[in-house]
Amino acid sequence: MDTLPRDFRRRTRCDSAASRPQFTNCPTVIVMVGLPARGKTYISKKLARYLNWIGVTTQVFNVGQYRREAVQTYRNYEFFCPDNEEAMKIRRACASNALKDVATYFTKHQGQVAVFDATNTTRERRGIIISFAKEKGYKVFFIESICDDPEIIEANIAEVKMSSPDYENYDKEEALVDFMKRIDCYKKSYVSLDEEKDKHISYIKIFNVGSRYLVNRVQDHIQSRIVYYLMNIHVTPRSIYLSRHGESELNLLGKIGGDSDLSSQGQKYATALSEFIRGQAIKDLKVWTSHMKRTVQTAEAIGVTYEQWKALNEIDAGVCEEMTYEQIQENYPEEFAMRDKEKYRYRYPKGESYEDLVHRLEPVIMELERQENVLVICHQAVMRCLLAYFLDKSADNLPYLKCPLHTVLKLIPLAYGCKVESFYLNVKAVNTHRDKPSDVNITRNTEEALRTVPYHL
Ligand SMILES: *[C@@H]1O[C@H](CO)[C@@H](O)[C@H](O)[C@H]1NC(C)=O
Ligand SMILES: CC(=O)N[C@H]1CO[C@H](CO)[C@@H](O)[C@@H]1O
Repeated sequence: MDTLPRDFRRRTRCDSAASRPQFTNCPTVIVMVGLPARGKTYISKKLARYLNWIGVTTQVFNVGQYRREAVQTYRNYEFFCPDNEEAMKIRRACASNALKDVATYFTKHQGQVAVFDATNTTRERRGIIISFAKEKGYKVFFIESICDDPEIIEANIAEVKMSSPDYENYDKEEALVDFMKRIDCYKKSYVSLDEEKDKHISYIKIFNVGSRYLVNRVQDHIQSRIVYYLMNIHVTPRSIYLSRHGESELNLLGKIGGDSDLSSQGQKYATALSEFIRGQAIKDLKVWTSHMKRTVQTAEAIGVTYEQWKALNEIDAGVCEEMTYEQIQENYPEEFAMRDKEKYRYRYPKGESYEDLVHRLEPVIMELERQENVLVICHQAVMRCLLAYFLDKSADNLPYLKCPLHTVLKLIPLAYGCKVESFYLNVKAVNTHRDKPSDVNITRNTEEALRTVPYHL
């Protein structure tokens, strides 16, 4: 960077006050559009979770929250009427504060994408955001959720709106009536994105939670990924079951990686898993495994057809494959310390990092989004990556998520997140979880390096 001419450096800055050209990697503001109870917050949160998981730093800015902070006590829907001048002032101020925070997020916190979760139902309001972004050199992508199916709207209101802090002191019936009136207020000024008048802007319109889409002027890679993601998700209730393979021969020896058979305890787990799955009486269950023997042998016991994914194979430990932690410390003490220091990014020599693994698993996540009930039989590192996606865990926490052997996690997607139930199937297995040691210095001694190695055998 230092060798570049000054002028060039200035021009590549996205927030430069001068000419503001648009560069490929300028930050993006995603703007939600639509009436209340159209799933805008659902889409915002879910999209942010996905983008963060693939390594694109993203944050949601919910204008409703700014409003609740500005006006502590909510009285009723009249606040949202377009002719309520007083309230309108407050709402404008909230939206503009949120935009300021977006700018701070991009300049001070390495943000790459901001999801602006507001109603922005008029062309004028969208115009304000577009000029704000233009001035700063940000890209803008609109996501409009259009829904005219009363059943979907009512389900949404019942699921998320009735528990809103706005309705703390309301009974259910009153709250519903008030919320419907609030929607009517917005309807008075709502103007949908227009195919003709808005043809120059970038957007996706989602009709009735994904029964149809309209995509206009996608500008870059990140926007096309967003579109692709939005076109793959669905809201049908379902469960995702995550399990590791049964205990393997190499697990018993405390060795990582490899491709060994199940131990006898591992076989018992396979049988127990089969009983557990039968007990769950799951409709149209799909079973996925990796290409490794231990997951395939686990699935065989269930006695249903299963599909093998190479992408689900365990992290490749490269030169450390089939070694115990003691052997890694003995042969590669510096590598061992560097891995402890930054486990997510650390790549085994001739092997992979957790970060590599997340990229390898992206098609699996996309397919999981498309499917309904699925049991994924995988491996410790793989399960951590999948779990981090569903539970919105950061890259720092991901490599330390607890995924013990012989334990099934049942994930049930909810409106804003995911419920997890954990089932230990009562078949003993070795512990393979190693916590981050407090000393990650390359010069640490063997005792320090091995302090958190789980007790085996
Ligand atoms: C690592 O240990 C060495 C020797 O004890 C010490 O000089 C150095 O400052 C330590 N490094 C860090 C990052 O703590
Ligand atoms: C929630 C919100 O910000 N709504 C705004 C949408 O745009 C119109 C027009 O500028 C405003 O009046 C609303 O307050």
